Amino acid sequence: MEIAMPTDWELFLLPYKQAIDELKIKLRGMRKQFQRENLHTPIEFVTGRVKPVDSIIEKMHRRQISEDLMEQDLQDIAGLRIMCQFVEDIYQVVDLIRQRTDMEVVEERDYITNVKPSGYRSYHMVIRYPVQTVHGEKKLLAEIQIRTLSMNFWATIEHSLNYKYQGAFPDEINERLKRAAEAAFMLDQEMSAIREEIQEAQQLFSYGKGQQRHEPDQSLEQNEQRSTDHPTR
Ligand code: 0O2
Ligand code: 0O2
Repeated sequence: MEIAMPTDWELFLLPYKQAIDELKIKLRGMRKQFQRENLHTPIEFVTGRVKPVDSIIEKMHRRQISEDLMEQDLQDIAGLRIMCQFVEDIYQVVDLIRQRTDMEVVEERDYITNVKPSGYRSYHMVIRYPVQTVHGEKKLLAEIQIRTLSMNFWATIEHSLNYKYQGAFPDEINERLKRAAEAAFMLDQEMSAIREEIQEAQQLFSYGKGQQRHEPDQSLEQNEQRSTDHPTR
């Protein structure tokens, strides 16, 4: 089947870019609010991207998606990723997103309870999000992947190996990746078991810094600056 494509990709992807920019601000704003209220933040950092055109084209061909169904069937043209410290935080973020009135959740996929055969774990939410354009409102789909730092570590490594082997991993690598996924999840479980202890220490840590400077607001800003300095934030 010959699949027709948009003639001007930049124009077509503009609202998706706008959605990503807006959603990054909103989700990072949630993190800031928790920090300002001196509460444990379930959001460690947020990234986002518009799917590269060659990946869109590849997926449309692989899935035999025609142009008129692209916006409905390709749910990850706009993709956001929320990284959390603890598995429990993931479910708190899921609830926070469900409660929002500026986006509508249309689908949820829990790959933490239902681990993928590869060993992949994450919680996926597909949302419908309204973007204001000069031609009026456009509602588009975006995919939010919510995962722990440990799940993210595994997924990032596995994703890059996928590029090398095009998904056809040698048996030994396959086995090792599956074992690594279980080890990563065990790390999450161990951390969850001492979560309260860790959170107490983290609060003392940020309080201690505030004490040292005698200027709590300034230390908070410094913390926020530190978070934006991180290369993947
Ligand atoms: P690669 O190799 O393509 O993965 P800023 O808003 O300035 O702080 P910026 O530059 O917009 O930040 O980038 P941001 O928001 O930090 O995130 C971009 C990175 O997020 C990309 O990495 C993506 O890998 C990653 N990312 C975020 N969400 C998704 C998603 O849903 N799917 C996929 N595949 N990747 C996602 P790079 O740097 O482009 O590298
Ligand atoms: P990108 O931008 O390269 O990450 P499909 O894409 O058809 O396999 P579907 O039904 O569209 O799957 O959605 P699914 O499986 O819920 O989510 C797809 C996305 O989840 C992928 O995007 C990955 O980002 C991530 N993902 C799913 N399974 C794995 C896995 O085994 N390993 C890793 N590292 N990531 C996974 P894309 O399409 O690969 O795009």
